[in-house]
Amino acid sequence: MAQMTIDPQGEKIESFVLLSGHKIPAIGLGTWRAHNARDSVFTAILEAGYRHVDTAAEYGVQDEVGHGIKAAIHTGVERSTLFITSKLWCCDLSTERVRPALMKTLNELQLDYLDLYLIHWPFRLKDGASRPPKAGEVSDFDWEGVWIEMEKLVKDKLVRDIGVCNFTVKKLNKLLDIAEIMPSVCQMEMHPGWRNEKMLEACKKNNIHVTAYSPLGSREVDLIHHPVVERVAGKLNKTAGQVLVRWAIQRGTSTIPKSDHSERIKENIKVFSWEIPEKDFQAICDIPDQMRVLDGEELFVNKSDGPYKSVADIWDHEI
Ligand code: NDP
Ligand code: 1BO
Repeated sequence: MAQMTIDPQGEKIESFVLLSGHKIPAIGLGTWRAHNARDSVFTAILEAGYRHVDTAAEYGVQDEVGHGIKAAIHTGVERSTLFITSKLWCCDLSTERVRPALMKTLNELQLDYLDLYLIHWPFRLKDGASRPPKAGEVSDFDWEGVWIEMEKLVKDKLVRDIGVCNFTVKKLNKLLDIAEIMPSVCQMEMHPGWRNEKMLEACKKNNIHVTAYSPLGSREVDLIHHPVVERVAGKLNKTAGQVLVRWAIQRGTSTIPKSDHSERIKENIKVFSWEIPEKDFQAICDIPDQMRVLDGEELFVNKSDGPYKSVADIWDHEI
């Protein structure tokens, strides 16, 4: 469960403790498809009180994120109070490319360590792969070799924690069989329209923390106007965005809503001094229509040549 602390400005802030003993703030700023990441990151840290930022090499915004972090640090925010996550892209899923990819990310972010480094997707792509991939552009990778390289980054204090994204129970078990350093975090799509319960349970069983991505349904699904979410928001006198973020935290997950707008960035973190009552929480848990927004089809499925010929193949036929 989340732990409450008070920040130096006297604001309440919730965080979760990872297997490593490090703390991950319950809310981070997402940066995928961010239009002005520098300003968003600066506003989030300075004006809204975020201490956690989620980015990735693949998002193409790490330079801007780095400038936003640097500007915040310049005003007196301590680096040690921030939790910065980035991700290893699929083209770098080979033993010799893990460390150079991390060093490029650190350079872009102007940091000397990351708090969390995640394998972005468990599939290797050739440099310049098309979307959808052509024959031979997507493949499996050397799991043990890549994970050992991730572990070395922890041992060399270049990253504090390592983890994965977009895993299935089958893939998680495969990783746990070879890991010397456990994945601290599993990041996955999770919102009332895709609760991802099997993976949540598998992670809980192994004490692996879950970060919920696309908590508002991303750009593609309108959870903000879902009647159940709207009803609960109206009853609690909160916004639909706040209810969705609070719901994620009450499920025991950290979450990383993205916004380009300072008012929404501020709105999305005002969720620490109230709770969704059990009955309403359950009503949101009971929303029936379940569907992934980001199913990986465009990135990894090659219907004729495979090796992943369908979305079900990507997710190991787990529902
Ligand atoms: P979100 O669920 O965070 O939704 C973002 C969308 O919601 C944007 O269109 C944003 O618009 C809008 N929005 C934000 N706040 C509000 C609000 N209060 N009211 C109404 N609308 C709002 O989607 P993402 O897919 O971006 O997921 C969040 C983050 O998770 C990503 O940015 C990324 O960091 C991470 N992620 C990780 C993945 C992985 O593979 N590991 C995959 C996908 C996401 P606007 O910007 O105009 O405010
Ligand atoms: C293409 C990257 C998906 C969002 O993390």
